[in-house]
Amino acid sequence: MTVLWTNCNAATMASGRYSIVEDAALVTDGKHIRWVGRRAELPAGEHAETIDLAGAWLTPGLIDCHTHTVFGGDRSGEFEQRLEGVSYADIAAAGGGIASTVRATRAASEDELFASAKERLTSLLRDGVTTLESKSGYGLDLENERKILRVNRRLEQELPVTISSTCLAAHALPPEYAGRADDYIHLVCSEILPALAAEGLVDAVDAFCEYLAFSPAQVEQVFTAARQLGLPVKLHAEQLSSLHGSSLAARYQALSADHLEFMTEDDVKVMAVAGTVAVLLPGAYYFLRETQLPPIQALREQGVAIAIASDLNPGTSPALSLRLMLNMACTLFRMTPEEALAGVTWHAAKALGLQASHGSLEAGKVADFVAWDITRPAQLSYWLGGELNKRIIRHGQEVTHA
Ligand code: DI6
Ligand code: FE
Repeated sequence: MTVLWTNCNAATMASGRYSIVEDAALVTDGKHIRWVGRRAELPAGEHAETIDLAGAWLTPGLIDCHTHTVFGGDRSGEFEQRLEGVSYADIAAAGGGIASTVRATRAASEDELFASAKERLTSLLRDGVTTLESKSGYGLDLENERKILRVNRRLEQELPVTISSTCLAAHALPPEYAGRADDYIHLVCSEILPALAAEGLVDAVDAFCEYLAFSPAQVEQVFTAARQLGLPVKLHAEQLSSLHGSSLAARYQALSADHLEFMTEDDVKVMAVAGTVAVLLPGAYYFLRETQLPPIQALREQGVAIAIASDLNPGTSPALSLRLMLNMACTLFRMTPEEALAGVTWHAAKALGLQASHGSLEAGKVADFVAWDITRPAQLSYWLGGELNKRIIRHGQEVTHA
């Protein structure tokens, strides 16, 4: 049962470039792309249905490769405190920050977490996202990390989205382990990760490598445990200071190292050799009013793949639009609109280990795409959020979001 989508232009994003096909057509076969190219070169054949896209621009469905979508509570009060001059680190030291979200997340039922995450996720999906990564990390014990990861699986079942579920149990020290970080890391490695992996709830393992979180030596233990379980790793690194977590991640063949404002040129080289994706999070940079820029030019020169993500989380990036992140990547990081779009398609797929099936419009990949009512692809980065007129197709089927 093939469907012909025609009268459109396509930024296929193959190889991480626009790779534009003007006057294009695309053939889907069930949930996959069977053919894409110039309409004039369409192979002869019958199709069950022909859909006229009225000159729209096709891109791959957007991929948000770094989110903390599932959490309880509200941190807008901390936002107000920060506006009065209190720092993120000070708030964390006083028991706020991640710890306050942990309290609220532990107190919430699975159904409550599902309901609030569904609402946030729906915002992202309405913006053209068809795949995303969602981390735990606000439970910080077996039962509550499990609760979050189960919500990830449920969200994927109930919404038209592919979700990569990441265990970030090593996000922060839970209060009951105050002063005993090594003991908590032991718990993560010997109990939490093995149990949740055995339950099939974990696609990848992440940690927060930072002076106010976990040391490189502790992260290394988490990575070793992940490796024993056959799970890929990724890392929050170099967000607030330089501990060379990005190099550590690369040495463990991490899918990605994320944030990276404080990474060094040497870290960039190590990541380039390993093929680890640099995930930049302009929403967190903006919201924390960070001034240290990630080393974009060095990443470019060394050929490191650069992905862009929302980092949707209650403390440092309450971002409900991935397209707004495209604009921020261009405005704040001086990326080009083409680089930014590649960062939420081709390179984001690689950051999730999904590059064989996602991230570009090419024959054989999943038929996840968006038909945008725009006249140039740069318009996707140009508008500051808002809802562009579009049709979203996932697994070959048009979806509508409530
Ligand atoms: N880095 C971040 O920006 C978020 N987590 C992390 O490791 C912050 C999470 C929060 O403040 O709740
Ligand atoms: Fe994050």
